[in-house]
Amino acid sequence: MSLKKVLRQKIEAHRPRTTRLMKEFGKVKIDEVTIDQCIGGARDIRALVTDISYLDPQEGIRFRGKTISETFEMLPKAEGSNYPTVEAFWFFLLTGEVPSEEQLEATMLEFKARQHVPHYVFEIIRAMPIDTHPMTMLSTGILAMQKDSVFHEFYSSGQFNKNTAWEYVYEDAFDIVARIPVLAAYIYNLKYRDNKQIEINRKLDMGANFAHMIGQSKEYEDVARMYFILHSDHESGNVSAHTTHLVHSALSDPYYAYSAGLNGLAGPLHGLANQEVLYWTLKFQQKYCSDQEPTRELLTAALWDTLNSGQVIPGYGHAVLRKTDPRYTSQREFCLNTPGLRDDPLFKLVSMIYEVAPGVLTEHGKTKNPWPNVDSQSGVIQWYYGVREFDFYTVLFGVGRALGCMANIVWDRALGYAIERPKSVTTDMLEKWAEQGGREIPKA
Ligand code: CMX
Repeated sequence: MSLKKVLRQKIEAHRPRTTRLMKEFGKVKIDEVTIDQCIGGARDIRALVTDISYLDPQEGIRFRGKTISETFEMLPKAEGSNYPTVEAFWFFLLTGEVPSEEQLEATMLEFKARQHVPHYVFEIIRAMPIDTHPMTMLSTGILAMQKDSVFHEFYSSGQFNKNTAWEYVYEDAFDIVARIPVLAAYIYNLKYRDNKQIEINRKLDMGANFAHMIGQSKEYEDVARMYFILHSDHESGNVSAHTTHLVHSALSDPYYAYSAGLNGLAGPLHGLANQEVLYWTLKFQQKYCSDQEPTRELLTAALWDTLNSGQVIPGYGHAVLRKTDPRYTSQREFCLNTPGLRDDPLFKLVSMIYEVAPGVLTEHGKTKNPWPNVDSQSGVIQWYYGVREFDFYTVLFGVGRALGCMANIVWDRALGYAIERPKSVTTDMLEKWAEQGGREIPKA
């Protein structure tokens, strides 16, 4: 059975659960909101639904109920590799099922059939100043393809139907995940390889083809697969996923939605942190390590300098996690298992930061989570394999994040989630409720 048919079955089986929850249990309370949550970025308020992934503060991410290692373990592997193909993971994210050999083959063929990026998109990107940030180019490239949206066409046709709307989102979503690595490779080659573009190799899976298109070695193929899968999804509340969901909730098509999601990912407190980590680490190396080995004392002093100048330590802390991010651990294991990489000076330095930074941040006393997140390890691997243009790292994040964001909005439409519109209040209101010890909630 094809991916779309499996998905249709899953959606039809799931819909009655959502309908029943709304009809029979719609007024059951699952949370309450305090003033600090209202002012402080809606932290921890349970107000979003997704079954694609769940983030436990202690354990970290589970994709469709599976930990990272379980996910890597159970999915079919790319030829000659210990890592699964991104295509198998896409099938799994959408349906919660491991694809059979036949289903995987069909999904891979579909990826290939959909990966063509129209030429006008490249022309638009080429017209931008060459020093434009690659995230701006990526977001623009996705937005430029909006004219191809079949969801938009369906909505405008006058035949719009809530029951089948997800099928059109699915078509756009699949096109976006198939096209985005090609777009990213184009941007990389344009900006950093004197526009030496490399043709798609149709024999390769998505990760391997990305490695090929940016002129990378065979060893990089697993880096690409691992990187895209690890960065795919982190439940719905993070800025990129939430923005994509929010914009799509207005029935803006997936191109509008994901271009917006990428703009959120480009923020230094979110996806841009991976480039910031490399920048911080290289600056440290340059300043302190030209004629000496890095030491814990030197690192401690540099971390305090950063904090005392009012900046955050990039790659540390998290809005939900309260332990080391398992995506960090997974990449660290990759480094430790890769001869050459495990002895790389930059990897050793990042490992030393891991030994020192949690203590410094704890002493600093502000962050609720002094442990590293995904971004503090990812740049080191890219750097080692020769992808040294670190302003490109968030683009790699964006290629992976497309998988999660697109799977989520397919399901948003399938389950008919409403346009998002939380209620705001004024500061006067908050002060009044603060004095009276809470808002009097009118009875329903
Ligand atoms: N360095 C210094 N201070 C930090 C910090 C860090 N790494 N992490 C949090 N803090 C500070 C916050 O700025 C905040 O200070 P104020 O009270 O002065 O505003 C305080 O600690 C409390 O913050 P928190 O509740 O622990 O964390 P938040 O949920 O507000 O923010 C995050 C989460 C990720 C934005 C924050 O930890 C941070 O800025 N980290 C560094 C940037 C980073 O690595 N971002 C990537 C996250 C993963 C991703 O999305 O890709």
